[in-house]
Formats: sequence, structure tokens, C-alpha cells
Amino acid sequence: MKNTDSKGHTTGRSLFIDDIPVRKGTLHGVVLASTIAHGKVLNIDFLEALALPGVIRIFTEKDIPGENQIGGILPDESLLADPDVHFIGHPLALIVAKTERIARKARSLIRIEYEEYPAVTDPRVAWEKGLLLFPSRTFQMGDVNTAFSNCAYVFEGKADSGGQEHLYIETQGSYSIPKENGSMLVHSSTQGPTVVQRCIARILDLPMHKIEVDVQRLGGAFGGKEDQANAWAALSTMAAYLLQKPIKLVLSRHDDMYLTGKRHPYSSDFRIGLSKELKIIAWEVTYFQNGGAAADLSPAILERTLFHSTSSYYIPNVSATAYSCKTNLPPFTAFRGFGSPQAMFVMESAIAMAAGKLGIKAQEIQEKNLIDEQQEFPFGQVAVEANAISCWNDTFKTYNIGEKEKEIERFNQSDSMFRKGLAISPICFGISFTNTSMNQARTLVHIYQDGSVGISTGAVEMGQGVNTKMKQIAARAFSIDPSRIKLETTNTTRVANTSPTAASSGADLNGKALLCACNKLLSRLKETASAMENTSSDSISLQHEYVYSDNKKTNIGWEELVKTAFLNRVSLSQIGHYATPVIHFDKSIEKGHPFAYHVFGTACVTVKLDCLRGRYWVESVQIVHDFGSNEFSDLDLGQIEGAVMQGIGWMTMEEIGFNEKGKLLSNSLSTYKVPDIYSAPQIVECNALKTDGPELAILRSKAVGEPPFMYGIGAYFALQNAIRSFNPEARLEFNAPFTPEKVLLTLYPEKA
Ligand code: LUZ
Ligand code: MOS
Repeated sequence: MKNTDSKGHTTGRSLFIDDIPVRKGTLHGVVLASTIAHGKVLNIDFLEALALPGVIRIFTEKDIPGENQIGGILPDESLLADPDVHFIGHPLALIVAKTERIARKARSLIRIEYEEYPAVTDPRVAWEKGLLLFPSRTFQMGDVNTAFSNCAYVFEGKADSGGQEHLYIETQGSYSIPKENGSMLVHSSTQGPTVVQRCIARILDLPMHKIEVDVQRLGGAFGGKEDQANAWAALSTMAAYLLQKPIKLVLSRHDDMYLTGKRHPYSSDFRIGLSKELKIIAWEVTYFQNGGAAADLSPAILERTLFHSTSSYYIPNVSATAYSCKTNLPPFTAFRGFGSPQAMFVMESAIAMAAGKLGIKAQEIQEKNLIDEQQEFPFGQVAVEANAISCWNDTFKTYNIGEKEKEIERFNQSDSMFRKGLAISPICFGISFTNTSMNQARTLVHIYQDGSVGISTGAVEMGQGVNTKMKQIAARAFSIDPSRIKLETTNTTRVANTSPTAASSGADLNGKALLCACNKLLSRLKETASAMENTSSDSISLQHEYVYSDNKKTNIGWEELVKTAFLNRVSLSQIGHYATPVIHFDKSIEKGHPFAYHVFGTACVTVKLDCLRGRYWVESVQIVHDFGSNEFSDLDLGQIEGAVMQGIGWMTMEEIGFNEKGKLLSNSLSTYKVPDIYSAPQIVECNALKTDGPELAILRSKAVGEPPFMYGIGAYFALQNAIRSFNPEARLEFNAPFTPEKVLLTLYPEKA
């Protein structure tokens, strides 16, 4: 199926928060936030702002009826500063006015006095000062110390990767509407309707049933709205509750960029040990995660980093330690890949370093160490249906990589200021929330008496096409035309206790729960049909909108069947519940089986570099991807293409800058560059690895949201290889993003 939202999006008819027609009496909120990174608020002078005509009220921490706490995993983040501020952008107050423009004007009239403390922005500095958000964790397998002493080659180094701005097209926002008896309806641009509901209930000291969160769709999220939609929804709902007026709070792009957290920057130390035969036998790594001022999702992200410390490789002796360092920056948060891209970058850096020192191609090391069937990850899970090697081999065959390498060599020998480079990027990503209890979902299916179907799930549509997948699943289950099916909004009153749509698992979890509901309805409809046909229900099937009896078409169509069932008082509504079986994890020993399955793939990335100016182009990204059954090929290809671009952006051009006082410098689209159509690779090809796919994936079609992001890592190393060919003496460091400036400075190192 094609994405059912395509038409609405391209004609501008799809509804986002800012498109909801506002109710009469709606007021508008704007957030006042700290302008210093660390300190104490001594006084805020609201007088002039309050005197501005049209300003209704300004809410501060003192107005919060419940707990001033929005920390999801750890209770360490105040909604409104009280009076300590820990980052620039820490909310201090909500200004409510008749229009957004007036609220904004009022904000400019407010004067804040602080006592300022020194700010920390560097994770290693924070670590030295003992500033951790929570205790460190270590994953271990084998015996690294003995292993290192037996290695033929040992290399150590440092690898850093930067943050990343989500830049969802729709900024964060919410619209809160009071209902009767103290209940609230909240439209929120969130991946986690239940997370928002729980957060609001805590802030307002209300039971969760009083808060109905409704989500039509999001204009992108990428992890940025897994936890960080909370503050805005809580603020608008608190104001709406206390004023008993509808309140709309939609962040401007600039506010969104400096108020919200981004991908975690990491700084890491590594040591890699290889045998003479180039087998990696020892791997030691320490990650310094820049967590920002509060934990947010960092504990889960840190965990996913550790789960991916060996990337696509089997390494028998591993010691991986991760620290979450507390800095005075906005709390860093979920972003596609969730800590795993950072880990994979370190692993690939180590391999690139080893290859450089040994004077061989990284491919020689990569290929010899790909994880194979029945080999163990450092956290105890054993690889099954391990497709790393088949993806690798298929990539080399399908795209004739050997020939491509020769072509590049020939090109590089020609006498010009251009060089080309190639790198291979294998990926391996574990599917399931690492927090086992989150791997559950529910759906609610209504078959109306006219045969039309309404489906509610816990999944949030954010452009990825999950609603289209749900439609396809139900259409197939009932064997009816997809046009009979409507996907309802994601709503906490219809489907309760949803996990956020995250961890690439929205389609798997909700799709399985949907199948469960459909199958129950189907068996009741078959009972009805068997009575109509005077046969056993085993001999009944539904095919192409008709009842079949013993595989022979009857003249009972879908509509007649449904109507008959209704008249016979058969329930045409059904809840489906799904919880991923098999998975478990024991944190006390850091071992278990946390993932339903892994997704594999290999990309060959080539770049062309202008060695005079440092400009470069990604020429091609050619992929063999492990889709499983590849049941949703069009949608999934869209995910691959988007993820590849986003991964290349993270690795090459997207550079988050904070100054030493914790101020975000890259705070607009003129100072923060994201890939546009001109920086898209000329060629993006993706072939599906042919497999049946695992039972635990919906329709055996594997999760696809996050894994292909990591193909972008190849762009970094392809650039290094192009540089090496131009200047073999160049000092190659591992410090992403590899912006054109950095590339130029690497091509022409300053003479000592
Ligand atoms: N969110 C989360 C995620 O809460 N847990 C996870 O394991 C995860 N993984 C990837 C992306 N988001
Ligand atoms: Mo996510 S990074 O919210 O799947």
C-alpha cells in the first residue's frame, strides 16, 4: 500500500496541532525560560508584562497544583524552575495572553535577576567533577585483560560524535481544553500519549482518567517527542485547568530549537585488540554521554549504547562502560537510534584506526568479524537469523563492489584536485524496548453494522506510515478492501496505557495487538457464517469480501455477514492485547535476551571530495537490507531513504554548537545545516535480502524505523578514505560531524 496520508499532506489538508480550529475563548501561551545555564533566580519582575493589554496571567512554579516534576525515569527535572536553573531554556513561567503575539511581547518586558554559578558543558569535565546523572553501567563478556595480552595488534584512541537537532517539520505543541467536572482534553504532538497523560496527572494532582490525550498525527518526531512533548502539554493543560479556558501552546521554531533536548553528544575512549588473522578478540570502550541537566531518557539511551557496543561484530572479550554526565545543557533525549549510532561510530572508528595503522582496508577487518549464527552478544543474547554476513555478501555481489573499488582507484590516480572514497557500513540493531515491560500494546476494533471498520491503536502516526500498515494488516485479516477501514486518532480514553511509538516497534507491537483483535472478531463472524451456511465454522473462510465455504464462494458478502451478525446480537467490537514473548533481562548481571530480533544490513557509501575547497558529495549509497518478508515495501523504502539522509546529516554537516556558557549557537536554520536535496546522494539503492523474516515481526516484516539511520556512518569513513588518497600523511581523527571545514583542515594540516 501507498501511504494513505500522501494526498492529505501534499494538498495541505492533513491536520496538525496548529490546524485544529480553535474554540471560542482560546488563549495562547508562551514560555519564559532561563537565559543562564546555571544559577538561582533571585527575582522576576512581571509588572510591566502584566500591565500589557491582553495579558491574562503568568503562571510560575507556585501555581502548580501537584508535583513540580516531569522526570519520566528519574525524578530530577522540575517543570518550572524553583528557583534553581540548570540550563538555558529551563522554563520559568508560562505567559498567557489573548494572542500569541501579545504573549511574546509580554515576554520581552520581563526582567530576571539571577545569582550565576559556573556552567559545565563538556561531559569529560563533568565526569572529572563527579557530576553523573545516575550510576554508570558496565557490560562484560569473556576476559579482556587476558585477551589483550594475547593480541598481535592493539590500538587505542578516542572517538567523538556530536548532537543532532530533530528538526521535525511540526514543532512541539499542545492544545488543552477543559471539559466538565475538572476533566481535560489535550491535543498533543507527542509520540507517547500515555506519557503525556501521566505527566499532566502528576502536575495537576489528578487521576489519569481525568486527562484525555488525543493525537491525530505528528509532523515528524524522530524521538524528540518521546519524552519532551511533556513540558508543553503540562504547561498548557495547567493553565487551561486553572483558568477554565482552552489554551494553545505551539513553540516557534526558534523556541523549539533552544528549549528542547537533542541527540546526545558522546566522547569515547576505545582499545581494540586483533589477532594476526585480523579477528577482533578484545574490545574495551568507555562512553562519556553528555546527558544535559536532567536524566530524561538518558538511562535507557545509555543502555541501548551498551547493547550496541560491538555493532555488527562478534567479539569474544568485551568490557564496555558508560557514564551519563550531568552538564548545564538542555536534557539530551531520544533520537532515532537511541544511543546505538553513537556506539556504532566508536566501533567503526576503532576498525578504521586499526586498518589505517596496518595499511589495509577496513573491509578486511569488518568482513572477518561479522556476527554469525549462534554467536553471543556481550549481554548474553545469542544471534539467530543473523543476517550480517548474507547482507555483506549480497552487497558485494549486487553492486559489484570490487569493480567499484578499482574504478575509484583509477579516478584517484588521475591528476586532479578531486578524490573519491568508499566505505562499507554494516548495521545491526536490536528490536524491542530495552525496558521489557514497555513491550506491550493494545488496540480497539469496531466493525460498524454497515461493514465499515474503525481501528484505534496505541501507535502514533508521525509520517512513518504506521496507520497505513495497520490498515493493510486489518484489510488482510478480514479480506476486505482497505477503503472500508478508518484509522482513528490515538486516544488514551479509547486505548489506555500505551507505550510511546518508539524503538522502531510501533508497527510490530500494535500490529500484533491488532491482529489479535481482528482474529477474535473473525472467529465470531465465522460462527455467524457457519450458521448461515449450515456448516462447521472450520470450513468457513473470508476471501475478497465474500464468505467461502469449503473454499467455494457463497453469495454472502462482507456487508451481509456483518449485518446478520449484528442482528444476531454478536459483539462486533474487540480489544486486542499483545506482549512480546521470549524477552527478558536481568540488570543485576547485565545478561538476558532483551530483543525480539535484530535487524541487519550493509551499505556501500561512496563520496567525491573537492580537495581544494573541502566540499564533498555523497555519490552513492547502495544497500542490502534485512527487511524480513518485506511486506510493506513502499513505506519501508521511504524509511530507508529518510534514515540514510538523516544519518549522513549527523555524520557530515549537522553541527550543534554551544558556547562555554551553555548557549546554543546553532539555533536557527541559518546556523544549523541539514541535508537538503542538493546534498542528497545521487544514487540511493536498496535491495531486500531474501528471507522469510521472523515470527515476532508483524507479518514477518521487520521493524525499519531506526536501523537504516546507521548506514550514514559510512559517509564519515568514505570521506576519510578520500582524504587519505589525497594526503597519506593526513592525521585522521574521529570527531563527527565531518563538516567541510574539518575536512579542509584535515587535508591541509598546519605545519608544526
Ligand atoms: N525508547 C525507549 C526507545 O523508551 N526505549 C528504547 O529502548 C528505545 N529504543 C529506541 C528508540 N526509542
Ligand atoms: Mo525513538 S529514538 O523515540 O524510537
